[in-house]
Amino acid sequence: MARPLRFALGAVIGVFLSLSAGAGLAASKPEIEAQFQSWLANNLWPEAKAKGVSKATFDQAFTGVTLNFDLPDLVMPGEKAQTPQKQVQTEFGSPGKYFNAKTVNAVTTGGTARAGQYARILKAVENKYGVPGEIVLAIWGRESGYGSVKIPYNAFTVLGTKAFMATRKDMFRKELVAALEIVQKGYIGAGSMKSSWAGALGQPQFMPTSYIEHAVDFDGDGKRDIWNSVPDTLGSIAHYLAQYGWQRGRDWGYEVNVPGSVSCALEGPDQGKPFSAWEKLGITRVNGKPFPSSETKREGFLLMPAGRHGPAFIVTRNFYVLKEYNMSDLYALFIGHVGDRIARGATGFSAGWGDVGGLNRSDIAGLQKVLEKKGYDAGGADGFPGFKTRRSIGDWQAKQGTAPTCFPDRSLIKAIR
Ligand SMILES: [Ca+2]
Repeated sequence: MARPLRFALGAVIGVFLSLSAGAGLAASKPEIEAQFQSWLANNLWPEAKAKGVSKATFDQAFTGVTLNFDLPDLVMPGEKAQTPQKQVQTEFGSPGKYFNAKTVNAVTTGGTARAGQYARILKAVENKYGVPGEIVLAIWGRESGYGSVKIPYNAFTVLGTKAFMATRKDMFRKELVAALEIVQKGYIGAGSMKSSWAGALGQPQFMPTSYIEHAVDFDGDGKRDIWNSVPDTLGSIAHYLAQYGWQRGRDWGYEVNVPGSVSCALEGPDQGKPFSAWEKLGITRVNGKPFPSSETKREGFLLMPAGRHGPAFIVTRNFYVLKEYNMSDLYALFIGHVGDRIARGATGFSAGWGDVGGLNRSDIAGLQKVLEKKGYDAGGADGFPGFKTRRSIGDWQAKQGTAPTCFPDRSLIKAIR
């Protein structure tokens, strides 16, 4: 993982419920609690102190904080971490489900209303950071329902619990120390620092290290308040994207028709071509318009999140900047697409999503292992069919003399073993 992930609240609640049950306890809870309090004082405090956190700040943050045994992905002291098996057994939904009408419409409608309400702030944000208002709105809506989703946890409870006893506890420890630094710098009071169950902060759902780097005080009151201030929330999201290289004046991408003569295996951020070269291959926009002339010589990238079973796109670098917010093609596409709907009243994709999916993540992880054994790059066996997996499937299919679909299905899993 290149950097801490932010988590869309709505999307993960089901995972939370399914994973939080059933871990047996080796030590009693009071014993573990006592170990935690001792760990805070003897293990965490020296590191925090070395980072410039005062005793007063440390005490303020942890007064009354106890472990939350209901959080997901915990590993009790003395117990072995469960293999990722449990996660892998969860179903990988079809890409089309990600774009269910209810979610798309909710974020679009909320964004359209706020585009008017916050027009002046959004204009100022775009002038400063170059990121269009509709993109900022779509992220805000996706992450926290425009601030309507409750973010109820004390960040120090969540991060403290996870840094003490969770899978990936080193990552959470870094985030916990960053959270202390946030309070130390006076950006927000310890008691006001609310997070999701995964430790993501405020309306943009920044992990603490991201907050330190990217959150801004856009309303000028001296606080970077991404919990309560709409201008700070909007400015911080745009600043985040700008710092990851959002290019002013460019769209994220365009839905296209890809003729059968062009392989879906040409997908990916490392196989860019000038837009003019894609046009020469016969790729056209679904709305019949030409690509903007400003893009002709610039690099575009083929994106086919469901392989041949769904819509296709030529995307710009800005698409990959959206992925810096959440490392998922579907997430980035959701943001770009909803942005188009908010700004231009765009309707659904021209091509439908095929009825693919319904496989378990363990099936896909197995397929990825087989591909890698055969010398293809599947991007690791994580159980998600990302672009490396998709195009390796396409290359393998072409080698068998079949038309590439670039997406896993049951018959493929049988055939490739
Ligand atoms: Ca502020």
